[in-house]
Amino acid sequence: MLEAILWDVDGTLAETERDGHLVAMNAAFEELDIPWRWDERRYGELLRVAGGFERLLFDMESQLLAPVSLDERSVLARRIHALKNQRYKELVASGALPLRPGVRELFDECPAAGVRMAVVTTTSRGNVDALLSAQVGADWEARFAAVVCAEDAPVKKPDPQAYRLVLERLQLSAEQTVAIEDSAMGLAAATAAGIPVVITRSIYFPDDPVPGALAVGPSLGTTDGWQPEARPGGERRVGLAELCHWYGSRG
Ligand code: XBP
Ligand code: MG
Repeated sequence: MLEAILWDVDGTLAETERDGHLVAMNAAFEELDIPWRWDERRYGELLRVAGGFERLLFDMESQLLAPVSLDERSVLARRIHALKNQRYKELVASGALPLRPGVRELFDECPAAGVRMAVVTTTSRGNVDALLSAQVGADWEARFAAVVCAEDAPVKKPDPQAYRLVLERLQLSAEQTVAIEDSAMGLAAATAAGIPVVITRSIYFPDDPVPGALAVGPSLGTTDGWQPEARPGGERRVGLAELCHWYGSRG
């Protein structure tokens, strides 16, 4: 039986990358008088590196004005990243990043059906708190049986550390859960922990191969465009009934 839904955050709950982290990163560069700017295309490339801090270090490898020593790069990346997160939190606290279609409905459906929920993300707890406080309310954490963030599992996806930890905290086996992810990296992390994965594609990962996903579709807000096809009838969104159906027919 399906006991818990494990939610990724960035790209899955909301389009936080293009409309949140990228905007905030460029604001941080500007405020710190650093002449670097990332456009949407470059940010898409950089998303192959998990973690904002790690992303900055990677980008510095091709920035002419980056400090030479690794220590100095690290100090600078920490400074930029901290300011980016501050600006990101302000942005999401203003309500600028709505939940993706179908997310709120599933948030409400799960507890009513006795299915627990957890958050499994490589971003920080502060960033998650800012997003969910704005979108769900200050008591958002009460909805989740476990919340695993970067501080809990520092080894980022595609490593399975965060997923293994959430299973431990929930006292569940992998087969009792389904993860909802938007990226191939998230899929790899959950799969390596043995967890079945449903992919809701996000702006930055419209057509990445997602081998072994239980189902893949454009959004929980529609039954169109899903593979395998969502069953006809009922609501025109992918809810708990559809997830349980896919879960029950897994190989
Ligand atoms: C996505 C990430 C994060 C965010 C930025 O995490 O890789 O690094 O892009 O957040 P997920 P930070 O999809 O697991 O939620 O700057 O805090 O790393
Ligand atoms: Mg994601």
